[in-house]
Amino acid sequence: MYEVNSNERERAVLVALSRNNKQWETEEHLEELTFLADTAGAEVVDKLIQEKEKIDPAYFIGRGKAEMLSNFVHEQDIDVVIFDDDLSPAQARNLEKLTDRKVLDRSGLILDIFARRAKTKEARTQVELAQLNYLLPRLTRQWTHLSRQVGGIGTRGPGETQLEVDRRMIRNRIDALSRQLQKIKKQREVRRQNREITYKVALVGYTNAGKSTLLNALTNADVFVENRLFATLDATIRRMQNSNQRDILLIDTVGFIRKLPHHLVASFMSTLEEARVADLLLHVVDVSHPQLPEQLAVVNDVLNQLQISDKPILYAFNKIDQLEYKGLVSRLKNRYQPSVFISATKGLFLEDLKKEIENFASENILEMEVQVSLQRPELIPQIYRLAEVLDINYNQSQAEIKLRTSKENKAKIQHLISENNGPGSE
Ligand SMILES: Nc1nc2c(ncn2[C@@H]2O[C@H](COP(=O)(O)OP(=O)(O)OP(=O)(O)O)[C@@H](O)[C@H]2O)c(=O)[nH]1
Ligand SMILES: [Mg+2]
Repeated sequence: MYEVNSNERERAVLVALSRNNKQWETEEHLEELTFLADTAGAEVVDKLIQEKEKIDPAYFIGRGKAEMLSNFVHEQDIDVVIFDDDLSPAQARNLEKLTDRKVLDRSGLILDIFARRAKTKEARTQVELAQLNYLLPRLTRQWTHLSRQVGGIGTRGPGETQLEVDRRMIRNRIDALSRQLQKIKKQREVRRQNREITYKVALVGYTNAGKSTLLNALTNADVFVENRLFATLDATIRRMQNSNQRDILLIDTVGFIRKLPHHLVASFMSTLEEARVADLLLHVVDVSHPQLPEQLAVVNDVLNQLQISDKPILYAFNKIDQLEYKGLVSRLKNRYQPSVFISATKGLFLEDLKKEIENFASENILEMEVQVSLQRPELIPQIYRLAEVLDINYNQSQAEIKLRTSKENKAKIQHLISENNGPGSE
């Protein structure tokens, strides 16, 4: 048996299949996998690409290639083999047996990073839930045995303590965690209600695009920023410093990535709930990234999955200070509207971005007057919650309220009044 010294970086080899002769694409995907492995604390020693149309059901790559891989990991003293695609439980088991090394796939790696990064109770609960869901079908494999002896990437985090219990206990734990998340979600909803009259902007985008940096720049906040993937796991909310009267809140969210494990998408739903209730999505894009088109497509795809792609979207093309091919700006400008081109670190064009956000916010705002019968006094605090009350006058039978609110809340207020007072009371 081999041992891994936890102070040293684990030595990793990355493996990918290249299909349809798209070797360049596979290489770019491996670049990203290298970044992920590095974030998880591994040193990538080598990458292996196999051209093959069909996935081998037993070994993912062909048996011959798997044997080559096995020789390689022994010669090079590799600790962990990481596949760019998701492996079936059987493939992972076979590969572990053959290579006598820890074998991880993309989801396992991302889960490991999430487990390391999760700080708040909500994020930890979400990660544990995702880990257990990932683990459940893989329980038959000798994972328990390996993880106890090996440790390191892919074996860290809350899931670890559960490895020795049987499936039923894991299912119970999954139920308990889901209930906990429901509770946290309710608490969030209560907190959110107090923010109803503010204008909410959710920063969404591919991981490492610069969302947290931008949030910091626009709000003088101090959110953790790093040139690593998934620096942010929690939805941080800050008030934007702005010239007009209205409160504008910016919400930082977890970054998206190609092939985000679906368990993670599901369990991070409650964090992303903040994006779901936002009035505007600020889609932050790293304009200098070679895989810009794919990243844009991935984000739009996840927004679709979250069923929030119908919200107004403002594109913030970030990192223009790093852009080599300037012609790209006009091409993107034509295709993606409305959009602004900025640099969060250099502070370029941030005022333009703020103005654009303020425009969105003021378009969405309107003033109105309503009458509330004094026989329904409980409506008045509800209106205060949904609107900014500019003036209120009481006469004998009713309160006349002048207020400022969002389009969405206007409908809610009208509904409240007609529901409770009967038609014609507005
Ligand atoms: N050159 C340049 N680098 C930037 C710019 N904005 C952000 N960065 C860098 O990009 C890296 C990622 O920034 P973050 O703000 O952590 O990105 P994020 O989108 O929040 O990433 P996740 O939380 O992982 O999803 C950091 O190293 C930033 O310093 C920019 O305008 N120009
Ligand atoms: Mg971030």
